[in-house]
Amino acid sequence: MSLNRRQALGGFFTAGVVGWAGFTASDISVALAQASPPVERPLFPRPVLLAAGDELVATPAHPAFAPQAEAYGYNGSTPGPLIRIRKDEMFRKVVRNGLTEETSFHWHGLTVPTLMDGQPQDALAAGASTEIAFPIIQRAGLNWYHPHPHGHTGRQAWNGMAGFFIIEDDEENALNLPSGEDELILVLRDAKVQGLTRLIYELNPDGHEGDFPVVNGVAWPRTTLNNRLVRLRILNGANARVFQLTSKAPMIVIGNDGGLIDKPHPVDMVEMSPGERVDLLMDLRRVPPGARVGLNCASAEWKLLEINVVAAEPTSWDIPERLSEIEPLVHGGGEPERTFVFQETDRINDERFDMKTIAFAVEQGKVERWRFASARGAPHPVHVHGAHFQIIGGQHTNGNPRRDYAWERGWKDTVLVRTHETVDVLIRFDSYEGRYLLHCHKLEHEDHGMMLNFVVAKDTVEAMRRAEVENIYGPICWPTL
Ligand SMILES: [Cu+2]
Repeated sequence: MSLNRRQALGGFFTAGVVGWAGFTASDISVALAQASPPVERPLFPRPVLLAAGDELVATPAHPAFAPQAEAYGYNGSTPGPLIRIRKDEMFRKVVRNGLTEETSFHWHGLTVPTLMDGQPQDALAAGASTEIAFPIIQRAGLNWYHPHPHGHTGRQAWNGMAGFFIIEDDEENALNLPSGEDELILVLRDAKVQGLTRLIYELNPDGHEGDFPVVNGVAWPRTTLNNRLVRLRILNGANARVFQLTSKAPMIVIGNDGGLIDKPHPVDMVEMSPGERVDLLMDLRRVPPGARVGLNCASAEWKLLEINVVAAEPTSWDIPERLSEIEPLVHGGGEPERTFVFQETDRINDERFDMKTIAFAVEQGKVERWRFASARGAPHPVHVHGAHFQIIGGQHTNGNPRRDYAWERGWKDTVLVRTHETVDVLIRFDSYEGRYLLHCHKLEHEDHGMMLNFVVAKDTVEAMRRAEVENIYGPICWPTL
């Protein structure tokens, strides 16, 4: 069964609001899509929570910057509604594909069983639905959901499919980090349009980039913030663009993909590749009310977001000296167990993605040392499903050690591998046995085959034997599983 557009959107639009179920009516603005910002930027919308009883539905949607375009989203909005949940709770949600093509629901950054992971093998047909259920077994952090059907992820994401998935826990709550009006949750993208009627997605194996910035679905937005310490939780949801975030206001990194890092680190710039998240404090306490501060992208020379600073009652809250205790993974050293060379636009270690092939098996619970390297086509944002990793170093091809970046401390699920560098990580899969993915998160690289399957298992020899049998005969219900 497939839904037509009216059916798919039914029930998601509130009266009087055209096209923006996810945002409050007062925030609705349409920015004319253009390569330079409008004189008066449109207000920045804040995402709205997905109600506990509501399904999550992939639907058509209309971007604010091109309202006549037939694009995609969730529950009628792009980006989709925000999911918030606490550690140790069960996430249960009926997800439905209200599009006229196959899609999948991948929970990026979440450690979940294979069949809940939204992998290409488990895409949902048009009109189909399924129930997702998994326990939240990881610490607080900003994660997100997006499609992962093989060969079409880039186009679907470009069309607007992404949403936030926030986990909270007691450790983070105890810090009393800025919240409510002092907290922004941002997804950064870029876009390219033909007038107000069409998003332009060209098949570019090197990675598709747009010519103007989009924050939470709005081109060139502005927002208002108090002259306090504020928290900016940022996701790079672009297909291929690497953002270099700068601001005249002081920025302090407090977290990333896997939640809080050990202690705050002031930074002048944060480089974010597609899929990565960063948690920043921005210090607006000494910015005079009435002033405008930018969140900028240095490489694109864009002011991504204009922040109008207003006077507010000061608070006594200050930046904590310590944020979290990170358990360092320990490894015997020596050469890496596995080296992955990301080649050109479509291969890892000379292989293009094949859905049925399992490249290797990892022993559950064992710390492994992996090396990511580039052979042309970089930058490659390398993403692993099924576990988080810790970055322990790497090398520039000139022999120098890779730089230590403050925003890469703690736990990561995506890391930017630049031209001429290797990145070494320690990783331990201690949660689930099953099949997971390693891939480039430049979505056009991913779609063209820069991805592989591996399995996590207690018995890696047996797991590979089963994988070879399944490669020939298809999925088998093994008696011991
Ligand atoms: Cu790549």
